Amino acid sequence: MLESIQIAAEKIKGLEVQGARNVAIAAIEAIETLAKETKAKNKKEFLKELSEAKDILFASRETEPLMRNAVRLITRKVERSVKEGARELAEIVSSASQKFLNDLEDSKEKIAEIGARRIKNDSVIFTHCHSSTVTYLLRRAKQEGKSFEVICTETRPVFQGRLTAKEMLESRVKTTLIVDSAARFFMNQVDFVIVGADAITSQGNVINKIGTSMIALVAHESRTPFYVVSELLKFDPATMYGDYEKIEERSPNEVWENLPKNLIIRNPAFDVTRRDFIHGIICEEGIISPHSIIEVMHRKYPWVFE
Ligand code: RUB
Repeated sequence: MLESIQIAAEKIKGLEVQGARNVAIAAIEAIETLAKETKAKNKKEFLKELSEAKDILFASRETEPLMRNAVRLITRKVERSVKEGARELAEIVSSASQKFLNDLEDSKEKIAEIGARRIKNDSVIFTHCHSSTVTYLLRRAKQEGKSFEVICTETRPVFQGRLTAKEMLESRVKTTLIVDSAARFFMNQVDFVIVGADAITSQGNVINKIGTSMIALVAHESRTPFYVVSELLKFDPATMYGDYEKIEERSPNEVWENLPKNLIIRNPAFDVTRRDFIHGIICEEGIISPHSIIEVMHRKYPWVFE
């Protein structure tokens, strides 16, 4: 019964599906399939299946609060329902999933609309890794007739920057790819930096692809504005209650396939960028200061604190 969940989790783990947004979408769709195919006879059995699915999905990648917030919201709707039949509860899962996906789409549109306004003609924009929210925003700016160019890092060890570069070229944006360690070399030639996010903590710090915090530091040094583009639901409520956001550590083989014996390789997937280095978070509510994240979350998504 958990086949759809296992398949989605494998794709997420193997980076076949990458980026926080796509990870959340894949998880929600897998939960929807599980609900459609369930053979559970009652609420208790159905909730057990959902709980197992949740554990598998959460373990697929640790640093993904958007996925966790989505799955928690959907399962909570089932838990709180007065209905007892598995069929009726499966329908609740379907409608809650559809609503979440639609809202996510609306957020992406709003973020792109707001962010595209920041792009002036002839500007040079620096980005790191592959964020579907960032590339969507840049494509939108291009469609609006803005002329700009993009510098993107290759993003070692698994080269997500190449995805960004290909998408930009498809949109006919002049694009330059650089090695990650050339970030400082190019920083004073760019107008601003724009990156995605995997998680936002209660203090307004942002977790994104490894290397992001170094780029933020370099941007700070050269007084280059550094923006984060993110749906608010990447906020991790657990950080408010004292937990640290976990930083996923991936296989050493991503860095060096046949590594010499006794060599230690560390391969953290993400790092933390302190809020003081972030000019603004471009989200569905507008461009906000990272300091205001808790207040904005309470106003817009109070259910995440439940
Ligand atoms: C991807 C990454 C992206 C964020 C945001 O890392 O760090 O910047 O996930 O992406 P990985 P999006 O390739 O390891 O998943 O805006 O698409 O949610």
